[in-house]
Amino acid sequence: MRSAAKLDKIVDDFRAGNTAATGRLLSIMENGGPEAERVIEKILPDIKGIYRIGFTGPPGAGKSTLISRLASYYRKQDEKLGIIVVDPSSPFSGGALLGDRVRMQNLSSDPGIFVRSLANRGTLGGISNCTDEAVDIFDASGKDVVFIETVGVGQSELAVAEKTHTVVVILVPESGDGIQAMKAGLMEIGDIFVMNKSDHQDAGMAAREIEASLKMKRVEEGDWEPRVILTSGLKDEGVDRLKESLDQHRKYLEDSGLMKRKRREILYSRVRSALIDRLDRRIRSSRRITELVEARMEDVYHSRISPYTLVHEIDSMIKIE
Ligand SMILES: Nc1nc2c(ncn2[C@@H]2O[C@H](COP(=O)(O)OP(=O)(O)OP(=O)(O)O)[C@@H](O)[C@H]2O)c(=O)[nH]1
Ligand SMILES: [Mg+2]
Repeated sequence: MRSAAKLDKIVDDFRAGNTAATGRLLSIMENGGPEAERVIEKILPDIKGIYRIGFTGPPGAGKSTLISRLASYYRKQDEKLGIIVVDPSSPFSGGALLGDRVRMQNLSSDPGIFVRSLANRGTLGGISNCTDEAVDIFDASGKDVVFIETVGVGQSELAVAEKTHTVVVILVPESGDGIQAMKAGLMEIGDIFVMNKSDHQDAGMAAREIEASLKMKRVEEGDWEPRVILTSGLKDEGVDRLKESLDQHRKYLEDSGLMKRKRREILYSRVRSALIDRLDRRIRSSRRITELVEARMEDVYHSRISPYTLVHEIDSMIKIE
């Protein structure tokens, strides 16, 4: 644990725009605990509610390549970017894989872009459990947009929709992705669908299939209509159209009041999960509860009371209401 003065110094450097300090604060967020909480308290006045875009889709669909391309379109309009890449962590090292960091290296010379990999530490949802905190750091550092690339693993990437304002689902023509996407529920969460690797044959056909399945969904008057865009991250084709659609979605969110509503929802779920974590820790560390459970286990064991009766007894001790 650092001294309070040391932590304050890092925050001051961060406020002065020092990128090394930004990196250190992101590491502090990754480690969590009281230091992370202290940092959030200190930067709170600078947190404005940054616009978040989630990118999800199967492994190898070209998410990182496309994001790197897209980043330059944001920079052309002088928008500053934070990029979070959630890497599946090794169960042995707990560290993030280096692949994405290497792939995005060409971005790191631009001070208007900050790329960070976060290990997902086995949490469900294809998203790291410190994503919100990392977003706060980018927000307070004056970035305009944050991209979040998730781990593409089956159902679990769906959680990205709960953490972002706009979801881009990236698919490729080669592997029956469309059908997989429908099965995994990706069709429900996407605001914009990208058929990437348009340099492959069948891309047009695959895009039309997705379009056809989107048409079957009912869209109310005035609601956003999800669309399909053909891109090649490799050849930088269609990326301009993706940027245009993203701008249109952002405007739609602002005009409809959804931008504010989503921010409220993101914060609400954050408060809830922090509260659940806190209660979980209190329950685990409570001697009274542990003693009571142990004292009553004999009764549970001999079916004199059910596990639920015991939980009711404990629940009444916790006295939240
Ligand atoms: N032909 C073709 N290949 C591409 C395109 N975009 C990316 N690739 C290649 O596809 C591979 C995967 O690209 P990434 O950008 O790492 O894909 P990803 O979805 O981020 O992968 P994970 O993060 O590992 O799930 C790389 O070998 C890329 O060079 C494209 O538009 N066309
Ligand atoms: Mg990637």
